[in-house]
Amino acid sequence: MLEKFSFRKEKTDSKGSVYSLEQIDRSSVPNHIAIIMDGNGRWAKKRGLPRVAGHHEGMKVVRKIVKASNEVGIRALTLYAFSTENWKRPKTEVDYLMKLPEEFLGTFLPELIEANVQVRVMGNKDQLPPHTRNAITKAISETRTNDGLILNFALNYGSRFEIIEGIKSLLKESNEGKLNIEEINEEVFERFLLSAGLKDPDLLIRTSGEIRLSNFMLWQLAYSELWFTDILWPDFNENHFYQAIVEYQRRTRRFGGV
Ligand code: V07
Repeated sequence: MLEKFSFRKEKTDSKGSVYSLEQIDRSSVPNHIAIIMDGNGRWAKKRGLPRVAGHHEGMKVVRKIVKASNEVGIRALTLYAFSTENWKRPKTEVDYLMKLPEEFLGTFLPELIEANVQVRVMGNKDQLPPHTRNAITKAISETRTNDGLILNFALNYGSRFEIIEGIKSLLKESNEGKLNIEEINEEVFERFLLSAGLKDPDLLIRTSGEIRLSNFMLWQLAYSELWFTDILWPDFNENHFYQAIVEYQRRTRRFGGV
């Protein structure tokens, strides 16, 4: 009963375990977390709402998880906002989704700047409507010198496309005599990926019960811990996020290591 009056932000899972910020080992937080924010449409459907209502609710969760990342001391957070496959959705839904970066940044850019967050966008920007492109260009430029959390949105992103484009630019450099084939190794190739300059994610989170990668960061996730939950993205909160981190720390703990 006492719990009812507690102001500590915590959540109990089905086994009665409680996850909160205090449980995180500050000496081994993941450097980079990537998230597939799935289940927005399903969340809306369950409530008899249009799919776009789920997308809008999901946007509020992005803010929550950015704040939580800052509190934990995560260095980079990559969020899968729109895939190259998402263009196949009904035009009204695509049009709505393309307004979300502007709405998000219109509301939260000042607090991102205040929190020293650096905004990045990973994906093919050329295909985005000008209003979307302009909003993200402004946010990228206004946060360029921030050296806190890197908030990296995967927008119009597909991993196979990224790899093919990387190969094309690599071949171009090679044809121009700037790169010898013998020099090519993993470290060199990574410079041609859209995630260049970011360390590989230590942890991937996917919400909504799907247990697959769906063409997301296939190269970069080669050695990452993968954490899946049935929680739909609009229902996801700080405590679920802390749970994922605590479980990551359990998995990667080195007993008696040097
Ligand atoms: C989108 C909200 C989150 C759930 C997943 C689908 C809907 C934030 C952005 C965004 C993107 C770029 C940027 C700033 C914000 C966003 C889309 C969808 C397309 F620079 N949320 N969110 N973009 N959803």
